[in-house]
Amino acid sequence: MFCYQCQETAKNQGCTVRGVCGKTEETANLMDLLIFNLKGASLYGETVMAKGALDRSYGRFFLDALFMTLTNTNFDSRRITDLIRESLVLKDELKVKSGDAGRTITHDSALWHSDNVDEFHQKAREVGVLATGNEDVRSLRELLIYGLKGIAAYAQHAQVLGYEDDEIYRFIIKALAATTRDKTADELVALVLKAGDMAVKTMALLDKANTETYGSPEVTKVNLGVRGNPGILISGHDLKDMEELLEQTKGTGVDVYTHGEMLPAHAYPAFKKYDNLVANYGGSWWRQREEFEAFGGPILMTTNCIVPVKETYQDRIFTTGTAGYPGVKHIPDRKEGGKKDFSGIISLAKTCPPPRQLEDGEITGGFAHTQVLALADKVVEAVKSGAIRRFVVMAGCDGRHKERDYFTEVAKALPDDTVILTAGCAKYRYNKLGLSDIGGIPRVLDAGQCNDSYSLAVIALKLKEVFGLSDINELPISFDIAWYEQKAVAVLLALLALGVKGIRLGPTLPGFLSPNVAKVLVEKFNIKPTTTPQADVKEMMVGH
Ligand code: FSO
Ligand code: SF4
Repeated sequence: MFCYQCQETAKNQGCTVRGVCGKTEETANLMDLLIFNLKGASLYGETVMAKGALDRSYGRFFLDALFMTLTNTNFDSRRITDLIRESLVLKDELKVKSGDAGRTITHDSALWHSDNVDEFHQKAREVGVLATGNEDVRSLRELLIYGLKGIAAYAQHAQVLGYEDDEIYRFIIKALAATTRDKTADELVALVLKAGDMAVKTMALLDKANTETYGSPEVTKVNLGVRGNPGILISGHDLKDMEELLEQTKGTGVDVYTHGEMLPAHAYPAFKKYDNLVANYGGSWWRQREEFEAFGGPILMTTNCIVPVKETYQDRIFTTGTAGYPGVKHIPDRKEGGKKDFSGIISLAKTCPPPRQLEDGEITGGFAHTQVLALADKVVEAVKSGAIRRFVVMAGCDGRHKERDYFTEVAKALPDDTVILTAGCAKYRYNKLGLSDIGGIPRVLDAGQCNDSYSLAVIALKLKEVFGLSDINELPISFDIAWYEQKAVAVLLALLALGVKGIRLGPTLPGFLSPNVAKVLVEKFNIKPTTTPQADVKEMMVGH
């Protein structure tokens, strides 16, 4: 196996024996084969698109398949094998539609009727990341593919809520096809930047989907304690699952707690009406093994980040949607117009003790763009008066590594006249520090999930407009981004597409950037690695 798509990749070079995330060699290789088939299908897809419209069902398949290969989303070789089989069917359908039916069916298709994971694995060994020999071309191709994975995840969340955009599907197919061709480095860089534009579009679509469906997030105090009823813990990012779980648990005596990236759900008006939505339980994804054990009741993982499941809670954790783990019960997708059936989880919850309390108090969230813009006058006044000297965007992901204490230390070291804008699970590094407020404006403004990073761009663009600036980089805003997986890659590309320069990226620069590609990003966008909290705070405070 060879995988270097996330920040925790071994030695910042690549996982070659087993993923640091826990992904086995088999699953990693199968994912490579899936991506390989998607690329093959995209070549026919391009021809079909050139002739006219592409059925949206194909676009949806690309989203699901790419999403499932995202770090910490699906560890189940069986599920990936099913998708490979489906991708072969899709490839042949597109082949016929492209008018190329006369071509001989590729030997991959022998896998159509196979139920033997080993046969898939054998083929998978031949098609991985290292099949591209030139390290710069490989680096750019993979940067593009990881951006596409992030875009696919965001687009899939929007699609679940009934919001789709054919342009996104078309771009994914075109970009995947481009990774199979001999492109110059310049051509690939241009495509990577286009992926940034598409990431902005996709995040805007998801923002629209979320807010039109569940209302605009409102400033909300979220309880961190527990109460005495049995509970279900819901994690991941899928708000539709959240809605259906709340609806099905209503009046049953079972409480619902959010975990990790589901914390921002508390801020949506549509969920506030459920009095069994009780609290947020625990911290970010990588602490789940201890926290899920302590919770004592059933856990529902709706998307990433799931980590290798401990025996102590194996029989009470469930996956659904794109998430999967071998040996863990999976709740099937809703049928067209129907709902998922969470009755099994609810019955199990009733037999479990109430959750064990981990902490108490509360944290404040809900500072998505509408809420911050509602405070715009106050914010602008505070900037003009000098009460707010600087904003620091510290959005992104959290992770296991000790070096991520950097983000806690930066939050502590930033002067009292700075405001942190955040989204994503990176916030767990500092959202419980009790940082004060500036004239009623909290010093940590949490826009929501990593899926809500778009809010931070809207806020920045609004400030640029209010202050009459021609360049986003003239704003008193620094970007100190924590990355881990491929949604963060899409967010990074989105920021570059919006013209943001001088982004600090940590705790390491991506291992998949070859020295030459890293050099291009540094020269073009002044991207820099994080250094020490003290040095970086000092630099950021003088606008560097
Ligand atoms: Fe975190 Fe995981 Fe949301 Fe990521 S839960 S790390 S960017 O996969 O998804 O922020
Ligand atoms: Fe390694 Fe990350 Fe790939 Fe997992 S997702 S195998 S940790 S690079």
